Order: sequence, then C-alpha cells, then structure tokens
Amino acid sequence: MARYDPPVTRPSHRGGPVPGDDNDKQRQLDRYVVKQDGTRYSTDQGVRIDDTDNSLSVGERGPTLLEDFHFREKVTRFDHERIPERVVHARGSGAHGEFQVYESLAEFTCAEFLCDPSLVTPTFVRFSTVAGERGSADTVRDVRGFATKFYTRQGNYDLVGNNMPVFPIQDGIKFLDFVHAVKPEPHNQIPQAQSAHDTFWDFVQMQPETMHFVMWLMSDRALPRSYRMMQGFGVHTFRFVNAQGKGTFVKFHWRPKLGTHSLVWDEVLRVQGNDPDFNRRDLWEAIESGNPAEFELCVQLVPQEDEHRFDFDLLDATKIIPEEEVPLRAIGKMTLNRNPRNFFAETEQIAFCTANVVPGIDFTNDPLLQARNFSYLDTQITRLGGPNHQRIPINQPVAPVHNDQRDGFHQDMIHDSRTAYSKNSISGGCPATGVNSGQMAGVFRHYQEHVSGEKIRRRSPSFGDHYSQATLFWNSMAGWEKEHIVNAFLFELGHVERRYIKERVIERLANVDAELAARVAEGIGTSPPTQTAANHGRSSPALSQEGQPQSVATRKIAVLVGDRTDAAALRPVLQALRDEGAICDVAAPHEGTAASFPVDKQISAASSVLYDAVLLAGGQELTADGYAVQFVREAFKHGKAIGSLPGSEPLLDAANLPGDQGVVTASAGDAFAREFADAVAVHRHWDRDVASFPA
Ligand code: HDE
Repeated sequence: MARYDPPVTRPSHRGGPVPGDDNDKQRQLDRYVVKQDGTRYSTDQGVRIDDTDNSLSVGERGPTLLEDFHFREKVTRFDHERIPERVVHARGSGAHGEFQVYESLAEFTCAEFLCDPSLVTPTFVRFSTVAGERGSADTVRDVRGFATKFYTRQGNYDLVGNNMPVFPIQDGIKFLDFVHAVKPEPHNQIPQAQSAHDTFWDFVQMQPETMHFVMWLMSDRALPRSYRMMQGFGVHTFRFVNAQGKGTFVKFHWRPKLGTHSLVWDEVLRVQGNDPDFNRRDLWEAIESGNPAEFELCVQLVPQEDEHRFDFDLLDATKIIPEEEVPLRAIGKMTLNRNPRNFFAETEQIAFCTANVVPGIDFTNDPLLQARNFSYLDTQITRLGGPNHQRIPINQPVAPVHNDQRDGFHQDMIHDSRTAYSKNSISGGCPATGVNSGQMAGVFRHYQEHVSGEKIRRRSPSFGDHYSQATLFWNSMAGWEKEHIVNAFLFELGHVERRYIKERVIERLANVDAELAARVAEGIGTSPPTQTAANHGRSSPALSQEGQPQSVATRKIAVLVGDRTDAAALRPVLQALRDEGAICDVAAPHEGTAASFPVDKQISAASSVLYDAVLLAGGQELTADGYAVQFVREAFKHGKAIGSLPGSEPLLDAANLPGDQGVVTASAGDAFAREFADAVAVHRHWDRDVASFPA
C-alpha cells in the first residue's frame, strides 16, 4: 500500500485565507504541522494499530500482558504529558502577529527591523498574569505580562514587558523574596492568584521601594478589560546603538489602538466564576472573528549625555520617565492576527529571554535587567527539558543558526561536520565569526562603555527616593480612579490578619499622600498617621485612564429579548451596532428563537459581567425574570451603558436605577442607535453615584 503522506495545509480563517499567514515564521512552522484528517492510528514508532480501546489480556477477564507495547506506550506518554509551569507568569495566552516600523530609526539603532519600513517582521506575543498558577482565573488583581518575540532576519529579539511600567523591586537579587511573598503562603498554599494576604503586604511594608508599583497594582491597571486594551512597557531603560556605535537610552511602550480600559473590582470577582478564561477567550474570539489586536510601538529616547538629567536614576526600574518630560514617539505597529494552532506547542513552549537582543539593541546596567538576562534561559533549561529547547519550532529564529554548541537532550539537528570548535582549519574556519572572516556587517557588538569601580554590595543612593513617583501617580488620577485605589487598599488590607502590618502599610502611604493614608486608615479603623510627608503637587496626566480612545468596535453588548419584543424596532438598531463592529448577543429567557431572533444565550447562563453594555429590547415578560432585573442593576453598578427600546420600560422600572447617566432611552430609530453606540464607546460611566447602590 502506498505511504500515506497527509498534505500540510494552513487552517482556514472563516473560510478565507489566514491573515499574517505568509511570512518566514509561518512558513517555518508549517513544516512541523501535523494534520489528523485522513490519517491512520499508529504507535510512536509508526506501527499501525488495530484497536486502542482494549488492552491485551489473557482471556476476556484475565490479567493485562506486559508485552502490550501499545498499552504501555500510551500510559507512559500520558504519565509524562505535563511539564513544569512557569515559576511566575504561569497563566498565559498567545497570538501570532507582525510588526512593521513606520520610518527608519537608523539615526539611533542599526537593528535592521527598525530601519527598513518595507520589512514585515513576524512576532509572537504571550500575555499573562504573574502570581496565579496555570489554571487560575484571568481576571485577578495582578500585573499582566506582555512578552513579544520578534523573529527578525538578524535573529530573535525578545521584548519581555509588563502592562505596568514599574517593578516592585530594584535589584534582581530580591526577586525570589518578592515572588515568595506574593505567591500562596507556604504552609497552606492559600490564597491562589491574590496579593490580598499577609506575606505580600508584609513584604510591601518592609520594602518601601515597592510603593510606586503598589499604587499601580491597586489601580484599575491591574484589571484589564482585555489584552487588546492594555498598554505594554519594557520597564527597564534599554539602549539603542547605531551603526557608528553611538548609544541612546530607550524606554519601550506598547499603546493599544482600542485604548487602555479596565474592569471594576466587583465585576472582576464575578467574572472569575462566570468565565475564568475571560481575557483568553476575548483575545481568541477577536482574532477568530477577524478583529486583530493592534498596538503601536512607541519609544522615549534620551541622549546618552542626558543620563543624569532626571531627579531619579534611569537605571531604577521603579521609576518612569513622565511622558510630559520625554514624549512618546510612535515608531511602528504590531498586529496580532493569527491564533496559535496548538496551545502547548506554541503558547506553553515559547521561551522568552531578555538577553535575546539583536544588533542595535543593548542593555544598561539596571540591576534588575542584569539579573533577568541570567534567569530566563536558566529557568527554561528545567521547564523545557534541556538546552535544546531553542529548537522547539516556536522558539527557532528565522535567521540561520550555526555554531559549535552540540548535543544535550533532544538534539534534533544532525551536524554534518568533522569539527565542533573554533577557530578551525579543517572546516575552512566555519562557522566563521565576524572577526575571523573579517566580515563585521550585521554582527552583534556590545555597546562599549567605560566601567570601573570597587566590588561592593550596596544600593546606589540615586535609587533612594521611593515615594515621589508614587505621589505623582496618585496626583494624576481622576476622582473615580482615586476611589478605586482606596477601595482596593481596603479590600487587600481587609484580608490581612496581622493588624500591625496594616498599620505599617498606612505609615508608608502617609509618605505618598496624606489624604490617601487618611482614607485607608479610616476604612481599617485606625487613626491616620500624624507624620505625613508634603505632597509635591506634580502630576502626569498621561498616567490617568481618563480620556482614552473610544470605540464601539468589538464591544460586547447583551441584548435582552423577550417573546413579545418588537422585532421591527430592534432589527435596525442591531444592524447599526453590528455595522460599527459591536458584538451583539441575544439573551432571552429560553434558548431557540425569541421574537424571531436566534438566541445566543439563555439569560441565566449569561451574565452582565461578560458584556460591556446591555440593550433592553424585551417587554413585560422579562420583568418577572430575576436574572434579567439583576442583569440591568449589575450593569448599572459597573458603569456600563444601558439602552432601552420602547416596551422595556417595565424592566427598567423593576431595576429601579438610582440615576440615568449612560442610560439611553428613546424611540427606535437611527438617533437611538447612534446615541447608544456613543454611550457604549465611552466604556464606563463614572459619573454615576453607585456607592450605595446594591447590584
Ligand atoms: Fe520575569 N521571569 N523576571 N519580569 N517575566 C519570567 O521566565 C525574572 C521581570 C516577565 O510569557 C520567568 O520563562 C527575574 C520584569 C514576563 O513566557 C523567569 C526578574 C518584567 C514573563 C523570570 C524578573 C518581567 C516573565 C518565568 C527580576 C517586566 C513571562 C518563566 C530580576 C519588564 C514570559 C520564564 C512568558 C517570566 C525571571 C522581572 C516580565 C523566572 C529574575 C521587570 C512577561 O525567568
């Protein structure tokens, strides 16, 4: 019989070609794709199998035979399916994409992918939470990882960032301490994916360098609505190096096209139960439905000679450069347009490393960055089973790889050479370094920096101000953002058992802002600190989430429909919303159809927290459904737009809302659809007074 060789075809994307399909990385990955359709079952050795439902036994009721190689192989493979999860950032989701620079940055860097606007560089991004385990919920109060691998023609460049621009510690030697403090407590492994416990807050109060980061963590930045709606930051100051060897300090920022938007805390708690995969699903579904996630790459550039121009140290990862001091320059765009084919093969096995740089991008002496440059490869040698994990398809560069590194577990290259050392004469001196071949074009050369000093174990005094930027962040928040921050402190400290830890946190807060400290102190029932530092009064408006780009595109709207809904009134409104890219789910008391609309969700199986807005199109009958009433009240509590078409008045009355901000009631027609779409695009209506309103 002829050998069966299944064709490798690319998956279809809504029946059409897959965007971002035709690039060097995708073509490389294609070579490894295994299709199941039309294949025959075999062992790992390629031997075809008659039956995989019954083990080989002596008679029908007798013992299983050791010689059953298929049974043994199957059980053994199952026993070894799991690999260790990442020690941090265990929970994540990824997507393929492409990056293109707007115009040449040759003045600052010789990185080819940043100098040639015609080059489309394949990328893979993995978003993650930090503290939770692999199976934990997406929506928790935490930092989000935003790690990007650029498969450039000069090798892999990894920008391993977070959605917050500052870190809790300044020196990598403290990372173990920080992570041990935030992870579940050692005696009982509680709590999962939470910072609301004693060891975290003990670490905070003992280590004041955490304070700026803690302000970010208590803010809504820790609760992103979507991975498509959050910023990314390289955090450290890196260095661009141009062809002449001149260095320029650089901070990297990813800016989401859809704006930076967050959930509210009460909603986060409810999303965890309704859909623990909330952010993962959002990214997956957006890409599947042809809505790529788009981010602009921006940089802040600081000339080498301005290194000491700031009132903080550029090497200190607990500091930002305020955008008002050094504006962002948008240099290119990344589009995430393709979901992975296989989660384990791609998203789980991808290995990022800050030390993966290409010519034109270099490090600084940031002690956190220096530690990271060691840590990533080191941890991956355990996690991915040895040094050859670079050969896993998702990790392979598209640039050719040749060196004298050899062997190790799972070597899949067959090196056809009599030499594995350099320099050699037997293999014609190959593979040849730049120096040995005299061809230095395109080789990585470390930035030449003069360094001298004594061996010391001491933090630089220039890293000593832990509060000014925490104050800057607080000062920059809108009223509603401050409210959320105070509430976050109260929730977190409310879960701390030891009273003295709460009180010491408040003493730390007194150095950030007296009002903040007093509000939190009141909540935990202690007197406000008498010693408070003077607030410097400076702010950086760019830090606030107020005034973000607004769009109704890809926003999810629950449309509450009853059997007596006026279909003729609803249809044009639905059409208008869908035309603007909104995703409208019809939710009704039962599955099937309601008032001629196919029902997407039965109301009790839906929840307002899974939507950005709710449109009431039902009649009297929905008033009797407690879930429908709860839907509306909860949406109001969480600041979401509510639209009400004629006939929905009884439901609105039953919800008994305490205000009408962001509640659009009108007769059906174009004007209503427009007004409602605008109310949805706002994201949340913070002008509502919901503190005393139970949802
Ligand atoms: Fe990480 N970090 N990190 N980190 N980090 C890891 O690498 C580490 C830091 C970040 O989706 C680990 O492969 C040290 C800052 C992301 O695969 C590990 C220090 C920032 C991811 C590690 C830091 C990050 C990681 C765990 C302090 C933002 C997930 C598994 C010196 C700029 C990448 C792994 C992915 C993952 C070490 C600090 C971001 C253990 C020692 C600062 C997004 O190597």
